[in-house]
Amino acid sequence: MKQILHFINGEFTASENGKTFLDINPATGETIAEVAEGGPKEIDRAVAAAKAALSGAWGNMPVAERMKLLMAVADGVQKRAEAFAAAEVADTGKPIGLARQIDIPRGSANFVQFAEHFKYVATECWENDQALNYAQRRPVGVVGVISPWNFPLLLMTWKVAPALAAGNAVIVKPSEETPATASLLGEVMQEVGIPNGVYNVVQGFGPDSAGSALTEHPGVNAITFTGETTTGMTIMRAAAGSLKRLSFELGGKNPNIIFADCDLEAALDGTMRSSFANQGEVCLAGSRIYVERPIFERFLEGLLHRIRTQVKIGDPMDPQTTLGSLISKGHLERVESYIEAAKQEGGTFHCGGKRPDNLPTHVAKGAFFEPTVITGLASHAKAQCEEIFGPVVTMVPFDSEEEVIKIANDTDYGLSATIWTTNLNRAHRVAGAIDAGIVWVNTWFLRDLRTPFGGMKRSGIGREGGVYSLEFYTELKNVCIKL
Ligand code: NAD
Ligand code: 6OD
Repeated sequence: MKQILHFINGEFTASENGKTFLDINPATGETIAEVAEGGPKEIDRAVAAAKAALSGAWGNMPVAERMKLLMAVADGVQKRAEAFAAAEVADTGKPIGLARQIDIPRGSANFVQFAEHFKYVATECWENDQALNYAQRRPVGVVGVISPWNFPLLLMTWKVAPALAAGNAVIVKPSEETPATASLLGEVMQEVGIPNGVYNVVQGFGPDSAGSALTEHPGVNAITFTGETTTGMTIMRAAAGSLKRLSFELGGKNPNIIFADCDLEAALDGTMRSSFANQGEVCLAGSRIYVERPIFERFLEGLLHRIRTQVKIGDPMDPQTTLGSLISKGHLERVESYIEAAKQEGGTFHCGGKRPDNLPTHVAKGAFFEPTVITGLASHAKAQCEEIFGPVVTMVPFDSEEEVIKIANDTDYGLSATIWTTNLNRAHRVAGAIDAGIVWVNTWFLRDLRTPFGGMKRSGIGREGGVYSLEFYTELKNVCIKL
């Protein structure tokens, strides 16, 4: 059987105690590989390797050379794009078309973006009658990157690329559901000549495994975490013991607000994406849809028509497939528990609400779920206010701008929001009033990697992207010279 090992100090290696777990393809149920499960011993080795790299080849490397290597990593990912895409599809069950268009190109682009951006970065200087003060930027040191399973390479490199561009060394703990592409990236790092110990991967689970060992290790200076809000709370407690710098990108239950004056076709197309892309397993999914009452019925009909005619559920490796498998049987059951709750709480189902029954034989036992639209839920209903992380959206009518701002903000989350309107003044007003780290107007998931990205309330702590990543991945030091 294929083995997925840790990548520590430039070498692929098993766990000292020989512990492993299985990597399962959620669409077919087949075992993809046996994966090494790391713990405190492997994290110890990775921390030692990272520290050696920082005081050796990597720490002493001229900036231009460092950035050249990171551009080579970006190239290396592109050259192996098909292998990365296939590995991502096997681990996640997402459609191959999505992996080819989004996951892998963005995985490569993250390196280009941060290598280019940080290469020429300047620092500030303050001069007065007595002294010249100037700031120096230095890497934070050893950065732990803990990533989720929904966009494994994209979200991991979104942290690894700026951390390395800023001169740090990293220890990645990928999700136990999706170990493959972090390991494949290790091969690219080897090929292009990234020094040993700069990029380390320790595979494993969260609690009592590689994840907790990483967050508790006193030699790790910072943790950048993407995942569930409750996991963030646990990590914060664990990291407090050694006072680590933290960046958290957490869950969302994002409002998608449709005004009657919108371009209806564009709003429907955008809503299809923000509801069902990646099976709805997107932290930025617009899963709470609010539609202004005069167009509520028309919008619902348009959405159902698109679901009937545009969604193709099936084999994730088929380029025609638009909706793949959920990440696991366990997650499928979690999504179904929200469906049961919505039924109990009086929701009306307009489509979906069940597993599909016409799948090709080889994926018939996969973790697939039909796109689902529910109306009639109260604001406190479970499916209306909790993150489902599946292809399930709720729709609620509204009568005024004031009302929709109030209900959109009536949540513990604050990650993103989407507004569809042709009224520019309204767009400004509503965008300003919504509590969210990013508000899209007449678009969704359009990203410029220089902009601040992160969540308000329980959706995160801190911002990454552009100079905000530079802030997180560097220490600022002031030098004061008496004149
Ligand atoms: P998760 O919190 O279950 O796991 C994320 C990672 O944390 C995994 O690698 C896991 O092994 C690790 N982990 C779990 N417990 C840990 C512990 N005690 N110590 C250290 N590490 C631990 O999240 P998930 O199910 O993989 O991902 C889905 C969630 O991620 C959703 O809530 C989604 O909204 C969120 N997410 C947020 C963003 C964002 O940008 N805000 C992006 C993607 C996903
Ligand atoms: O685009 C990004 O940088 C980003 N962090 C996306 C997050 C997607 C969540 O599922």
